[in-house]
Amino acid sequence: MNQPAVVEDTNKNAVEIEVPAYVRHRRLIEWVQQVAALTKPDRIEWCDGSQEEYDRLCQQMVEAGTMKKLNSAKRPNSFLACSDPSDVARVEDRTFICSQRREDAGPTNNWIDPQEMRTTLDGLFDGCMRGRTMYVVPFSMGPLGSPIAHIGVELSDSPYVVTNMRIMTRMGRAVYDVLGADGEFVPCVHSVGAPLADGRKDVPWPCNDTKYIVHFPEKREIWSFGSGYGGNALLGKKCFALRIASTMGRDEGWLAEHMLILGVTSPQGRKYHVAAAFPSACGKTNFAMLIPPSDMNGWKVTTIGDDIAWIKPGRDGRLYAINPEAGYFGVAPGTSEKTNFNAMATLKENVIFTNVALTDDGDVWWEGMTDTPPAHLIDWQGRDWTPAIAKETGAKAAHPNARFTAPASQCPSIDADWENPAGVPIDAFIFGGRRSNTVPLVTEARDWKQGVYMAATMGSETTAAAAGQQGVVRRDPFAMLPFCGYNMADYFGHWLKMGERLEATNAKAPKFFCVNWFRKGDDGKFVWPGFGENMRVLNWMIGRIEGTAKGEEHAFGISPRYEDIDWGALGFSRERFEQVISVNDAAWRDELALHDELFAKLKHGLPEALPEAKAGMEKRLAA
Ligand code: TSX
Ligand code: MN
Repeated sequence: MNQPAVVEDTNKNAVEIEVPAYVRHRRLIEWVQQVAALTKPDRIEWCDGSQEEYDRLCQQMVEAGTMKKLNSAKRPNSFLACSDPSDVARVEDRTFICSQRREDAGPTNNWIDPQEMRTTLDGLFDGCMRGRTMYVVPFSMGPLGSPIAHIGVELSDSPYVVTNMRIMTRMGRAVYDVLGADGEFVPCVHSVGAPLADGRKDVPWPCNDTKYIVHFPEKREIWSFGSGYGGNALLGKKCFALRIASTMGRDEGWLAEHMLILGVTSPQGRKYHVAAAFPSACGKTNFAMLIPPSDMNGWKVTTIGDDIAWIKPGRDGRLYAINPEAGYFGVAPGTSEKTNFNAMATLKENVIFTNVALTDDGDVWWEGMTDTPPAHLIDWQGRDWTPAIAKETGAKAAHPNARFTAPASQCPSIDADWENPAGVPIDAFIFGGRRSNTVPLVTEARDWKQGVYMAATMGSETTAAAAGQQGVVRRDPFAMLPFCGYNMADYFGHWLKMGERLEATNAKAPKFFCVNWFRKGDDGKFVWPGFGENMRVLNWMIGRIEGTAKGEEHAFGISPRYEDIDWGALGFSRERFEQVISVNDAAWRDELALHDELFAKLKHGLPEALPEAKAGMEKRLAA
């Protein structure tokens, strides 16, 4: 620490900070000084990403009561953090896209004039880190130095954020080598918004009832205030890798998507890559880590990413994808050895759990982890929990949005190319939602435009976990509704343009498929077994890509007939298959009419190709 630098704070007092010699980026140093002058932390700590630093911060959080260390024999090097009950999820109504023009944020985002927002933020952040340490967290989204990767620096007063960022991103000193003296980075400022008055004791999970998650897309800047949880605070993830990056992608000709990436290798050894978008509560992480059923053990599924894909055209014109993240921040409840064996194996050690329950022997538990719950637990709010109490009060041991933060490298199905800086070539896009009727198990789009239509009109039925009514179809275009950093209508246009570019360069374009694992029978039960059996659907898709599998045309696209699927040992009857694949023309007429609501909302700038695609389907339905 040998580079003292001086800056004036808002009261014209000189503030001196020490900068490590390995940080040579003047603009970065000046920005750190300016934010320090505004937020007035007691200390600044430049994080190097080392194991020692991680261990020290965890130890410090254990002493502060933020975390508990789990039983080292059961869950080595792992911790449980429990948040304030008011700070348990992303806050979409407090998330803002502050573009110069309101139209650029579009009707699906909250917009506030950037000038006005700057004034608000200046007030909120003034002195907000008093009594705390401001951590400087350099990180790369994507493999260090990859041409698809981008760098960010998060300033945060939360050690919980630092330790999670170390798992979720490539964080630490090596980032400064890539950044050099004048490289580009996205500045991210985060505060829990809870300054400590002189000598006052801290609480285990500081936060503020006032929350702001703010993006300045033109300036590529992120400011987050008041929350320490997940996507509100780990700014590399939803804020940078989706909202800011989608804007960068629009300007620079690439895609930042809410997609998992997986590899599929056929028994003949041919490898394909698919990227898939699903709204929340559809089992994205489970699909990314799928294990083929035993009669298909010649097939191999490998995991490249479970949440976000950055996709850029390569030199050959094809689309190449990287996972910009280095870890999984997954929903714990519902995860078990039955639903996701690979995830459970990933969680064996080096994990930060948030808002799950603590067992009497110092391990973790959550609803759905085992068929029989333990006889006694400490729930996520620190209260005694027993199956009897749960039965009586309905109290959950783990919060429904409880999470694990785990290194991707620990996943048994991790793909050999998951850190390939060039990315992996994408052969197919998959879009899916939770629909109890109407939408078939799998449908191939006739072409890119029809595929964009499918993705744009994608909907999912609300589950009990989500607020509001149950079983109502919510449109979630490309699963990007909360994550698109600009006007959704322009985003559709950008996807169409990417398709035109592929066509112009004669590059092999990915196929588009729409899937639905969630059709229900008259008995109200799921008809399709899902999970590993979804491999049979992937098999058909690869047959379509190779040109060997047949299908049948209908109004919406092309779906397999019973004989087009390899049923192996499953024993799935024609009758049941009919229940998951059938296309009811009347139901589809109603469905298409519902799409008009979305198009009406997005009418400004909506590309003509979408109503055209719809007219084509209506014509086929009328025929
Ligand atoms: O993740 C899911 N997938 C994808 C897996 C690769 N889930 C869980 C969704 C909540 C996060 C599914 N749930 C899937 C699915 O394919 N399908 C279903 C519906 C379903 C649930 C249970 C059973 C069958 C289907 N069967 C039994 O419980 C025995
Ligand atoms: Mn997600």
